[in-house]
Amino acid sequence: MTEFADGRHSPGSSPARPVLRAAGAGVAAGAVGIAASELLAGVVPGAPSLIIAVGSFVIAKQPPGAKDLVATLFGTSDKLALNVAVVIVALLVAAVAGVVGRRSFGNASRLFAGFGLAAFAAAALQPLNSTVLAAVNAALATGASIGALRILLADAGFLAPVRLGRTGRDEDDGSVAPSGGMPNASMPGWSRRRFLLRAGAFLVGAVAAGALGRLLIARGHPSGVPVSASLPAPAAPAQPLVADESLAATGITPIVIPNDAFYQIDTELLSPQVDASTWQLRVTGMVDHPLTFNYSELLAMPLFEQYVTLACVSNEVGGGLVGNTLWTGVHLKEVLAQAGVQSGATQIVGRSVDGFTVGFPTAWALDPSREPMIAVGMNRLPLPAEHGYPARLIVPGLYGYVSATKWLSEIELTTREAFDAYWVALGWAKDGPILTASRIDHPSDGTTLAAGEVDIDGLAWAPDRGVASVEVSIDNGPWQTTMLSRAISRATWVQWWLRWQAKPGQHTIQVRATDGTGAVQTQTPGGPEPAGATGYHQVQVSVS
Ligand SMILES: Nc1nc2c(c(=O)[nH]1)N[C@H]1C(S)=C(S)[C@@H](COP(=O)(O)O)O[C@H]1N2
Ligand SMILES: [Mo]
Repeated sequence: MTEFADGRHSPGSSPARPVLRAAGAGVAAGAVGIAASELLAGVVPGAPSLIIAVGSFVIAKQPPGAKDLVATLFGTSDKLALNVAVVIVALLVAAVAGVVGRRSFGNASRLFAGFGLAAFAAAALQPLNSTVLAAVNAALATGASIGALRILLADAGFLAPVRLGRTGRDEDDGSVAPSGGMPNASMPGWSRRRFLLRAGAFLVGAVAAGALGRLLIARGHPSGVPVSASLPAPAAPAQPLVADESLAATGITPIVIPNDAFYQIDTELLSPQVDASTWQLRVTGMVDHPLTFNYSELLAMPLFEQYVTLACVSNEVGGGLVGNTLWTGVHLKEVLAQAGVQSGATQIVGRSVDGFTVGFPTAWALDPSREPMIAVGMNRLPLPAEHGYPARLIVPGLYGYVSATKWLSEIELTTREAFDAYWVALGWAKDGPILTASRIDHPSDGTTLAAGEVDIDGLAWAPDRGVASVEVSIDNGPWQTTMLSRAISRATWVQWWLRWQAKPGQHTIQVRATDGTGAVQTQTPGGPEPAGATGYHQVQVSVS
């Protein structure tokens, strides 16, 4: 921090109130600019939201030290928080512009223009944004902010009143307070009222216009609904679940998660809305025959269905970033066979329309024990936009960050050494096999229960080694074997269940799973960075 040696807080002036007024004028003016641009983004198809652009830039350019923070930033409510944070920072800059504007309206304008330019750059950097519309929107935001600030600073008595078709001297940098020197610290009451009324009107108008813009932006990015209505019938449908593949105990987490409840993790503040009629999937790199598929060509291939449990590497012990669903898709092996994978192509890279990348070993994909897929459907519906419409990769046994590219646009065959995917370049593990894990869903941590029979249940997963057993220990007592749902496959999670005779007092319940190879999940707490969280999930309950 620099200390100012001059008499900036000279005695005799009481700068606090004028400074507050000027800052308020800046905030109201900034709000007008933000609202104008959000409204434009909502009304004009393809016009990017500058707030979302700046938020996306923050996600993309996160400093390496912040990657833990940002990796956990990808839940839906965290995305809202990031949007709010961007707005707050923008309004703080606007407040500074207001204060600067007391002395030099030109400098205040330059500050707004600089911020507008930065927002434009952030928007233009996003591969899916139109540069022209980004420029138009940034210009609108900047112009609206400067115009609103000019009016408010005049109302507040810092600048000469705004006259249309100005007759006098050119007002730009030279615009100064009417008194010529220090701003008017003692505004007459009528003027203060006019300033407050106008600033309030600008703020209310901005909130209304901004909210409307946001509503329209969200309309353009519907969530939860598939973009196209139906999928062709699969050549190889999944068997219907038999009763014991899904325990029906009350409240137990379902074995198949509905599409709108499936966890969502990605670097996008708004899911890309891909137009399936122009979308293409290319197979490139170390292949004998590079291929291109459009959506109908992909759907015309034999489709198959399988249940696969997908998990996020940043899931904490006991966390919800894991889900199991019925995927419909094309065999990746079949596409690779058509392309002719060259020897030495040790890595498969999945690229998204938005530039996101994954990478996994070719040998993992070609292993006869698993069926990686180019998925087009979830629970027999086309993929919802937020889960990767029109197509994504699903590779049994691997965390999403190394495998599950949404909005897939390219499959490139390369070497392991030649390329590090998005999260690997940020320090996460190059290999991402899903660690064996188990979770207690009931009773939940911190609850109070009545003594007597209590159902303890939850989920356990070890894709794609399968879960062999799940055990529960109460108050560090002996490990008790729980009842398991019959596994749909080794790639899916299982439900587990145990009935407990609860006695009054405080109790700790712990769970652990053993995978299909006989390995017990890691007990030592660790991660999630760089390769996934370890440790036993435990909950504390009091029984009365
Ligand atoms: N294009 C794209 N695909 C992506 C991601 C992303 O950020 N962008 N995130 C990956 C991660 S980290 C996970 S865990 C899964 C989550 O898939 P879901 O949102 O459908 O649950 O998507 C993967 N695919
Ligand atoms: Mo993830």
